[in-house]
Amino acid sequence: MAGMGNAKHLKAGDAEPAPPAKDVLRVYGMKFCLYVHRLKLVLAAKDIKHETVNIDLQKKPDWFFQKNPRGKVPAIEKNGETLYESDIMSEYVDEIYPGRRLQTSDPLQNAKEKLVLGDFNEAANKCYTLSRENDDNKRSALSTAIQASLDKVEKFLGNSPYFSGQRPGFTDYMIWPHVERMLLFNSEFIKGNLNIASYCDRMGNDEAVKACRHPADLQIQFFESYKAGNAIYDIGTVE
Ligand SMILES: N[C@@H](CCC(=O)N[C@@H](CS)C(=O)NCC(=O)O)C(=O)O
Repeated sequence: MAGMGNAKHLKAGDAEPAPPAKDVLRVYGMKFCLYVHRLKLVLAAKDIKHETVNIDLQKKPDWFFQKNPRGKVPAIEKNGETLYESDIMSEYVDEIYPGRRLQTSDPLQNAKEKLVLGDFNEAANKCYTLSRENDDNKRSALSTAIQASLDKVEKFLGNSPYFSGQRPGFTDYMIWPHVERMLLFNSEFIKGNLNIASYCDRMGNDEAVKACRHPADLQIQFFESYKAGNAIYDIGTVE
């Protein structure tokens, strides 16, 4: 959990923090955001030191739009440069920082991993829709579509312990935040797919995954507050 940062979420009216010191990487985040989670997993896997400024997304400070004109987290700032979009930033930090390179250098493998990431994104996005849908027919159609995407994921994992090969890599860290939320809220789709289920067991022991995981009750508490339209960002440890 420490990996996700415990900084209080700044809101409209809060002063803009001074720029990060020279060569210090700053992440603008939100403790429970799955896109921030992706970037934080990459930072943890490569042991990249950074500071975190958390943002209250319901009452965004005006100055935050100078960091990301799209108004979303995550964003990063270093030596006067800012970037946003979790996949773009994750690729960037993987490239500029030393340590094990997480992205594959094999173009064919890279293309295949991007396709399976797309399949997983499809399934996960439909799971979020499912969690808000009450109509039985629509729920059934969504479940069928989710399983159709997961069939492709199962097939991919049949050949490999991780999406990125023999060790957790870039694509694993892009997919894992979705998996962790499915384990909490739609676990039937994990349990019903044996390759994905054993993948979860393997990933659960990864040090970066452990460093960035919230306790289940905290994650559920946040999601319930979010669904009720009043997200409580500052729960758990707040510094
Ligand atoms: N495509 C973006 C999506 C980021 C995103 O949607 N973040 C959410 C929080 S989980 C956000 O900032 N929402 C605030 C808003 O949309 O106003 C990425 O990959 O970084």
